Amino acid sequence: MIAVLAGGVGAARFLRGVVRLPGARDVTVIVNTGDDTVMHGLHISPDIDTVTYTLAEAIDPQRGWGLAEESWVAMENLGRFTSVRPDGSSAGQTWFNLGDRDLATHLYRTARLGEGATLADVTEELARAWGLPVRVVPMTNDRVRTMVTRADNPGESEISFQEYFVKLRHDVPVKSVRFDGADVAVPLGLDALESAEAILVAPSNPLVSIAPLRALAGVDDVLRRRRDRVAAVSPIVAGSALKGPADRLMRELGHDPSVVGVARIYAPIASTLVIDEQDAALAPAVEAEGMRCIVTNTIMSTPEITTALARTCIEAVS
Ligand code: FO1
Repeated sequence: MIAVLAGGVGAARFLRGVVRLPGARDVTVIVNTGDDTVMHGLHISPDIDTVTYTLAEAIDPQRGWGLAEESWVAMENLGRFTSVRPDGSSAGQTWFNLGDRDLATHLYRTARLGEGATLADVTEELARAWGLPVRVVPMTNDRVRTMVTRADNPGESEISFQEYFVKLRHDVPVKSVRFDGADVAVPLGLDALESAEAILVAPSNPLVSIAPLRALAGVDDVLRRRRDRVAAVSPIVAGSALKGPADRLMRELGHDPSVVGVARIYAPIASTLVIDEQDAALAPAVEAEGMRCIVTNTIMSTPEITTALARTCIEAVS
């Protein structure tokens, strides 16, 4: 069995390569839920949905989130109420875009949670409905929320991850990040981490996508113990994130925004770091951090490259 620690878009694309490998049908994906939010009373799990829609080949390929061939009639109609919304009300927000087709997922998830189902139950049901060939597991059934403190307005309280990422387009300086509730949340998927023949850390943001999983009790302990079986893919290529604010966040939070900075974050829990050919010159510096470094093409621009990347990761630690 292969276990994968996953965030959103980068992880979902990587997982496409993992599931295409012959013999890799037994895959457990443990997904970040720190990005989860409640909008219009609906429970949204963006990273779970991105992984699910991508593996179902239903994702919108341009955006990388939400469903393809989407329409936005509900959101457009919400706009009618903006002018009448009382001060202090959060009703009818339109900055977080929920497509008409996508809404069905959030309606179903919210109704099932309301009936007492766990997030793991609902995630499994959604994966089954989409015919996924993998087990998708939320990192916890408990409420954990990634909270961001801005560096530019210290007087104001912290904001949710989606306010930072979507509303502010991750275009504000960040002073700190914390994972509210992670200290008491019960992790899921520890059994998979204990027994997996290979544990892969997908090319996700190490500070806001993988860090919430690592913040849960016992996760880092298992990874440290099974370090020889853990391979991580750097989401940083030539000093930049392929998507999202990983490079900027690393700089702002005191890390070197390079594969060497990624190696420093993952060295305690992973024996191997897979980096892109563009960073080949930094391989000795990665190894100086105590990790085996594999240099390959990590830009997942074709199915063949993505599958080869997944194979390289698994072979490195199996
Ligand atoms: N990302 C955006 O940039 N803008 C959006 O309006 C947006 C809406 C959205 C709705 C449902 C969903 O599952 C994901 C959505 N995302 C949106 C993506 C998501 O917020 C981020 O990609 C992740 O949280 C970061 O991994």
